[in-house]
Amino acid sequence: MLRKLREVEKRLTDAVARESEGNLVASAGLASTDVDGGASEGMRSPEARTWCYVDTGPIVERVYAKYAGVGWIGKNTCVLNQKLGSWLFLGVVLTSLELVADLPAPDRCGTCTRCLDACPTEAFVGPYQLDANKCISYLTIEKRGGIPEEMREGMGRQVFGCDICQDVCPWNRKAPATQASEFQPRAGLVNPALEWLAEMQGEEFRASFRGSPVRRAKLSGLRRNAAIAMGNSGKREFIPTLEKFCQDDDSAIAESAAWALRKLRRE
Ligand code: B12
Ligand code: SF4
Ligand code: SF4
Repeated sequence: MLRKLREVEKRLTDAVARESEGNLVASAGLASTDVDGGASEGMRSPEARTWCYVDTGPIVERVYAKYAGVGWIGKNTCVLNQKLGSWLFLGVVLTSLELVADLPAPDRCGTCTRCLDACPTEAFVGPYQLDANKCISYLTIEKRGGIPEEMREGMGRQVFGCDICQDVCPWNRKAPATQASEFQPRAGLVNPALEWLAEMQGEEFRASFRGSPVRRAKLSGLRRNAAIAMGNSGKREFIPTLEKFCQDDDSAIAESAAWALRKLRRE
């Protein structure tokens, strides 16, 4: 079992190394818990077939987390734990073992609608229902090419992902923050200058975001997002930079810069 889990951990480490550092740490944590820590006697069974990962597999993790008793699915569609709030990674251990399920946690959203009201792109179709096409997280990280014009203003100055519907959640107010070094913000990457992001070229992008989930947005996506954020900043000092980007070889960047320029000139 131990050897098997080490093999699993090695495969998993290779796989998630391409993803984010945070997921990697969480995945490694899962694999080692299996081996050394909280695994029950049953989990140590020699016949057990086990596979673990974080955020890289094809099942909807929050559904299983709900039925495993980790927490409830909030109106913002994230899993919330009464003590930890929603600032957590969901990890998956798939196993051939028969396990006794915990009871699902009760829904503690009550009458609160803070997340629904705070979403700047109105991505919630209703409570517990998200239109991913409107979510800034999707637009800034996953969407390739141009971003639909009607979504751009709502993106504000977000250049990678969005946590607004979690920031406003009362269950996150007292949630403990991890001290693990792997999860601390990297120096120089907290509120980075928009010009720096927009001017960035291949080698600098790779060096600055080595092992970071930002790589998923790709250089083109990050520069496009920075151009849109400049347009939403209200800062006319970005006009010369945007004029230059209007000539960019990447049509999504050039078109986003032209949009941003029009917006700044109007304001
Ligand atoms: C695709 C995806 C996204 C998409 C869509 C998000 C969404 N809410 O669905 C986008 C890019 C928008 C996104 C954004 C974010 N994401 Co995301 N995302 C995922 C991912 C990879 C898959 C989720 C998915 O497939 N959704 C699409 C469909 C299937 O969802 P659905 O239609 O609502 O599904 C319902 C039904 O199909 C049915 N169902 C499906 N399967 C089953 C099975 C059974 C047995 C039953 C009964 C029902 C059932 O119930 C579902 C829930 O209602 C998961 C990881 C994973 N593999 O689960 C992370 C995950 C949900 N994301 C996560 C995070 C952190 C984020 C962001 C905060 C990132 C950021 N900072 O920008 C934002 C938050 C946005 C938000 N409010 O949800 C975390 C959430 C942690 C938590 N506490 O819940 C996850 C779990 C990753 C992880 N392992 O940590 N994400
Ligand atoms: S992550 Fe941002 S854009 Fe997406 S649903 Fe939450 S508040 Fe809206
Ligand atoms: S903000 Fe309110 S409604 Fe939204 S998930 Fe948190 S408790 Fe639930």
